[in-house]
Amino acid sequence: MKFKFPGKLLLAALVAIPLLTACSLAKDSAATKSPFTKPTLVTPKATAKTQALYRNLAALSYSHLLFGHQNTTAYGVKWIGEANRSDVKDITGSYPAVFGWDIGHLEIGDANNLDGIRFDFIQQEIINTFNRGGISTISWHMRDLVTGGSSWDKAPTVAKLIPGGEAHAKLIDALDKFVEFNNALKVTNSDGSTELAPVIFRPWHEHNGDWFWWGKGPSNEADYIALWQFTIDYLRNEKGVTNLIYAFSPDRSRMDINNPMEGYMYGYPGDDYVDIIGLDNYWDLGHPYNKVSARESRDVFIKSLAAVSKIAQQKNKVAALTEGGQETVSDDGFWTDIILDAIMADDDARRISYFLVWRNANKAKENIDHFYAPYKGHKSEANFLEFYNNPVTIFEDQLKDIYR
Ligand code: BMA
Repeated sequence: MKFKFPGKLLLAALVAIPLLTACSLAKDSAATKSPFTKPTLVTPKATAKTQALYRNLAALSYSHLLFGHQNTTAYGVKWIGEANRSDVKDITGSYPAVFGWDIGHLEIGDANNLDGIRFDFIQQEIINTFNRGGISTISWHMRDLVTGGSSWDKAPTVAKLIPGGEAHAKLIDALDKFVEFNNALKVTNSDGSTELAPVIFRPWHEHNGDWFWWGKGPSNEADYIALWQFTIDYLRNEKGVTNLIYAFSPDRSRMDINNPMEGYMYGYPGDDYVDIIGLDNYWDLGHPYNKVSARESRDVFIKSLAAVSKIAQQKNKVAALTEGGQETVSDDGFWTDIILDAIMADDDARRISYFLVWRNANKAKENIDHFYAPYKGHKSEANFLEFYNNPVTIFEDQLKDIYR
């Protein structure tokens, strides 16, 4: 049997450091254990704080796992629109270390995103998060820029949007709207100067699946790569954007786990276009369509993390579980026995820097059981608290100097 993650007390005794110094321990151990030789961003002119965030994610990754949650302060399962509230914070007292937001519908000029969250709220939250020392990441469920359909449209639109395509101007227009959104993420330094808060930008996600118009099927691989490369070239070279860390995130369900390297590289735009080697994985965490046993899922989950981490190490980049979780968290012990267990079961898997779980849909508004973090009163509350208290995990209250 593989190494089983020890209980909180045993591990605390082994590590023998107070939680508050977790980050300095991480950096110390990273000095000897990290495979990274000063990982650098694909944006050479990235701001010092953006570079520091990336270096610190790399340094922390061996010894720690940062926890993230989508839309965490916008609403929870049983509340909506209450300032400074989060289902994660209700249980742990801390915000997650990573805040995820989605900017779908920015491209059509709406004031709200596709889930009804105001864009100016998201902007303010990114600024507030930075000011508290937390991290933000953005995904983009963009509507089909040609048909006007949703992200889940199946039209062959990518070919029309890339350079030379008849609707290329529409892509530029959408990216310009993003640049405008990004330019409002202004934070003020202690000397009064201003700069943009660093953000992990994760466009065109899960492209190896066939459910989005930029995915496999509606788009072909070459056009997808052209779409990705243009996006980064335009932002970085044409618009001079210097606060973004670019995350690439295929979906695990469409990767052959026995050949994960090859599966992962579908649509990979090249080492000069990607900072974070990400993975979206719901499949191995109890997805209802995945019929393999829990035991097999565990092994395959570890394998998927190790594979992504190995690719990242080969490329001297940071690995992350950019999206995932178990809808309604029905497994007792999900947080410690499945997530932490997998992270600590393998020397490569543990180099995953952060894990972001998806949103907690508000039950009254949406009338669905669609949540990935527990809420106060949920049956995995105690286990989540154990996860939070484990020295390996980092929530916002334990992040120190991530931008230095
Ligand atoms: C999906 C679901 C949708 C949502 C979208 C963007 O995975 O949660 O309900 O609209 O993400 O947040």
